[in-house]
Amino acid sequence: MAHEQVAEHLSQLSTEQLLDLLHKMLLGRRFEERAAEMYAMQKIGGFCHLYIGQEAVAAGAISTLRRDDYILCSYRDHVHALLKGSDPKRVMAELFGRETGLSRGKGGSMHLFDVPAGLLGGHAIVGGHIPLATGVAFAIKYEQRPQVVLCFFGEAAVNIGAFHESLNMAALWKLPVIYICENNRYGMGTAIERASAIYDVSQRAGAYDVASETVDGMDVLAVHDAVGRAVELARRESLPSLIEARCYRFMGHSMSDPVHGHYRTKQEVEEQKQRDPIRHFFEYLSAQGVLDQAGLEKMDASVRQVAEEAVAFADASPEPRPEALFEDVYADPYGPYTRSGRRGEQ
Ligand SMILES: Cc1ncc(C[n+]2csc(CCOP(=O)(O)OP(=O)(O)O)c2C)c(N)n1
Repeated sequence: MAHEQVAEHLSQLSTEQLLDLLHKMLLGRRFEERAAEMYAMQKIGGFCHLYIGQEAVAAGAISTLRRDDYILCSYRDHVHALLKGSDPKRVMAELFGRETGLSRGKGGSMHLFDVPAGLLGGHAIVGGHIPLATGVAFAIKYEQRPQVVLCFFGEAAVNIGAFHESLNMAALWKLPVIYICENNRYGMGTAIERASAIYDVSQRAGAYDVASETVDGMDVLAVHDAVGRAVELARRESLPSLIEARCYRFMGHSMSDPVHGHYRTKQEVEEQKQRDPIRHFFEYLSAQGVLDQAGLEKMDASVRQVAEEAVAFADASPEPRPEALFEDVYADPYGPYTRSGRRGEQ
């Protein structure tokens, strides 16, 4: 980003808001680093997809929302939850599979859910939540409520049918939803060029007459600006948008995958790390006299403390009770399907 552009942002956002954006990204980074350590120590089981490298997208986007707006996201959801206002302790406890977790320890890393914070999941099926977000936006419009919905997904999700059906319906019915494609270039080990006939995700909006924008997803202010415009469009005119945020994940697809594997080179990962969104934003703030090294270190110590306390809380929390297996399920646990799996053969 050019310095003139930063100066323009600086005049639009208060010092407090700028520092808050950095704080959000740093909190996400330190939380994920602790989660990685806990995974290595086998305190966290199952799948665990980290967000390290992509923090500018969630921080820039979610900071444009009000508390009662909604977000839905994929399984790479820890930082989205934190930034929408979920308690870090309860997020970590969910990763640990403990009763105090956001989903009572029964959802795990991929299924964070926090209705009071406006987080409607954490979804493990690629793109499965795109029509759900569209439905939430429909409900908002139908009930004439002033909220908006942000729906985050990876670039691999734009080739599923439901993405296209959702954009079509959102445009036709004028729904207040912003689809945010976090284009980190790879769906697991498959590069976008190998999976997609066109690489320019935002172009797809043209097919449905939906407003769109491509933005540097490593630049928190650029994301904040673009999503801010889309949120205004949704709130004032009840119109959808598609934002493509081009970003990069610094870790493997999930904790059980290697950092680069065979699909990208070590050199590519190292080059991309030079674009670290946190370091870059700090350097700009520092150049503008908003924050110095000592201030950064103080902020860093405070977010490390939050992550540390989240781990301590999770570790001290109880496992879910065995009976909890039968709570919050749709099927009757004592019904005809329970024992044999087939009706009438108990
Ligand atoms: C419908 C479906 N197909 C396949 C999978 C297996 N899968 C899990 S993550 C993933 C890649 C998704 O990549 P992308 O949407 O770009 O998101 P990213 O992981 O890069 O954040 C795949 C294929 C799945 N979860 N759901």
